[in-house]
Order: sequence, then C-alpha cells, then structure tokens
Amino acid sequence: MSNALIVIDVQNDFCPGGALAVPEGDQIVPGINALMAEFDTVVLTQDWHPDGHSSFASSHDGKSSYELIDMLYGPQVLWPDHCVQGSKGSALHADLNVTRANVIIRKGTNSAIDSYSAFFENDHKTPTGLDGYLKSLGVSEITMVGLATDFCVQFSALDAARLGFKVSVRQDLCRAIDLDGSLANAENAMDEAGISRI
Ligand code: VGL
Ligand code: ZN
Repeated sequence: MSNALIVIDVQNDFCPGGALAVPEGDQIVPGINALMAEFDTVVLTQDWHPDGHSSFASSHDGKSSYELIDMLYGPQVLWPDHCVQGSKGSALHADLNVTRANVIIRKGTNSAIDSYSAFFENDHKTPTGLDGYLKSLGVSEITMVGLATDFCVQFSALDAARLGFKVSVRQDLCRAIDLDGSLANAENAMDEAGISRI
C-alpha cells in the first residue's frame, strides 16, 4: 500500500494576475514542492478547457461571470474564460516542481461539461482514469493540496473518499474562491465524508 499527493490546478489563471485569480493562490507553491518528498506518487492536475467552453459566461448570451445556471447535469457556476488549452494562463505555475510528477491529469476538456474533480466530470460519472491509475499502483491514502479549496479540491476530495481512499486535505496548502459561503459549505461536506482537514 502506498500514498499519493494530488496537486490540484496550480495554474497561472488561478494565481494573482490570472483570469480567475484565487487570493494568495501562488503562496502555496513552496510548501507543496517541499511536501512532494513525502509521497510515493505525485499527481498534478491541470484545468484544460477548449475555447468557448460551456462553463465560460462568455459562451452564454446575456450571462455574467459567477451567475449560476442549470445544465443537464445540474447547477453550474459561470466563470470568466480561464485555462484555455495552451494559453499562458493554463500553464502550471512556473515555480511548481514538475520533475517529481508521475502523471499530469488534464480535465475539463469536453466543451459540454465542466470537470472540477480530478476523478470525474461534473456528471459524477465520466471518469478521468485517475481512480484506476492510483488503485493499480496500490495507493490507499491520498493527500490533496491546491486550488481552489471550495471547488476543484473539494470535488476531488469527495470523489476520492467515495472511491474508498483515505483522504486528507492540507488546508494550509490550499486557497479558496469563497463565493456565497462556498468555503464553509465545502468544509461541512468534507467533514461529513470523513475527510481529515489538516
Ligand atoms: C476551478 C472553477 C473553474 C478550480 C476550475 O480549479 O477550482 N474552479 N474551473
Ligand atoms: Zn475551469
């Protein structure tokens, strides 16, 4: 049995100056780099949207960023255009240590559906392949860090717990967007799922 560190979306667009900047998003990078040495497997994720992705407010006439709409798979927050495949904003933060990464999972590549979680798209059904990858390596314990606590980190942590992994979230190495109480809601949901918040 082994452990894995999952580093969620530490990309330029989620850092100060980016299109969907998370306050202090860049401050977690040195701590994440230092933590990598404690893990058998390091996974990085990258939000990786095609131009005109359906999670972008600009793809919906008359809608503004941060409005909520109903999609076929459930409610969806509309975001500013961000992490467009190959753009500077989609690149991993320049100081993130990528040499220790065993694999980089790209998500949100299907135009019709958003994908917050590293494991499933937002329909909670379409897999990214990460579950099989980790289980085939004998990984049983996962630690999550990255951006943003209340969206991609939360969704990834909840899916990991549901898939049977023992999950911890290092909150000091995460930062939140915090829209309308989303951080408090995420913390409650993670507590209910038996995830340790450290
Ligand atoms: C994220 C909103 C949209 C995240 C990604 O990484 O938390 N949030 N796309
Ligand atoms: Zn996104």
